[in-house]
Amino acid sequence: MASEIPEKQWAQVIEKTGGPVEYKQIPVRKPGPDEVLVNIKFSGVCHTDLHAVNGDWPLPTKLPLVGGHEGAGIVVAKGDLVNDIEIGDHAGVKWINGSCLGCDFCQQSDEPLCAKALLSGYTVDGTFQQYCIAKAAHVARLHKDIPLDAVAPVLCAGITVYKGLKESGAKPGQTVAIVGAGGGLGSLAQQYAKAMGLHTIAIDSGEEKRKMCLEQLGSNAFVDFATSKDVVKDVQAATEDGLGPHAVILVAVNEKPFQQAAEYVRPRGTVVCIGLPANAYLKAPVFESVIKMITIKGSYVGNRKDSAEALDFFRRGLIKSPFKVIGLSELQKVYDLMHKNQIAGRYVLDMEK
Ligand code: 8ID
Ligand code: ZN
Repeated sequence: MASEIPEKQWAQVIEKTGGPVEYKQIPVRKPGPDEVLVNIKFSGVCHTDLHAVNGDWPLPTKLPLVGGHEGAGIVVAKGDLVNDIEIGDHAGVKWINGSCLGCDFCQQSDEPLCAKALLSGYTVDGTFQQYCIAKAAHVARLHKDIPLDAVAPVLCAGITVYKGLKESGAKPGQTVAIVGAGGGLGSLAQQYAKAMGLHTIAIDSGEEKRKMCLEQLGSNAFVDFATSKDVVKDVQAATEDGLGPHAVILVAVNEKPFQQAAEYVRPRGTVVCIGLPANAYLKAPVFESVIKMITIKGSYVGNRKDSAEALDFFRRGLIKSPFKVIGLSELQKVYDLMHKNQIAGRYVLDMEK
């Protein structure tokens, strides 16, 4: 192992579900035979990290836990079995930290469905530390010309929305509604949709997010769910023929829009559920679902190929999504803003600060 790797490092750790996160020094671990150690330079903060702190989901986290799963950095050590990534290479640590590679799902490149998948910042320690371990097979390969700060949000948010857009079946020229458009996943979803030749209707709330969606991210319309008198009517009216969007990408952290989407999606349209609000249920009117022949489905991150494709869109300069950089030590501030839905775009942590 290279000598410059320190024994201790700064990290944000939660000792018990509910928090708080504690900024402190912890040991740097050594990678196992099939693992790499990545010196994380920047990590995005995803709403999933806040769900993990709060214990929102019916799946327990490890404890104590280092959160984070949008980590971009440099490989500084590797195990003996790793021969296709080198020390000095740039790499991204994603939500899928590892998978068995042998089960029915892994064999079909559905690694997120692997029952033994390791989840960064959830079932294994993640990227809110300066040195993070991941299975070599699963770290994203990053070209050295890719800026490590701007690419961080792509490693979860970008991959996830790119996969969701593919799962929606929407074709170039068609219209997709992005629900939760002002947040991390939503802002990237507009950029990917645009790059894929789709029109977008952004749904979120407030002047800052409206401006960002229409002026920076290229959406054709914005519906403010908090001030609209009839979201269903307004979304349908935002399509040229008034029949509604061909697909809906749900990335809001709120149950209500999951109930609404089936009402405004176009006949034959597809509703893709991605956001994971706590204790939420899907509900759709049977009558309209049947006579409109709609599809409602879930979409969960992406496989290694989806990840490489999403990163290639970014590398080609097609994905420019706003992010703000803040020190690792200030993670709690990001959680406080996120809790109040006051983040337009994404926060990215600088691991040296
Ligand atoms: O693989 C997956 N399925 C996956 C991957 C990554 C993240 C799922 N997620 C989940 C997260 O766990 C979280 O539940 O996607 C959700 C969104 O993550 P995010 O984009 O990181 O969250 P954010 O930045 O806080 O953005 C959420 C946005 O939703 C808006 C908020 O205003 C915010 O901008 N929103 C809410 I809350 N209610 C809304 C509503 N009724 C709404 N937008 C429209 N209509
Ligand atoms: Zn995430």
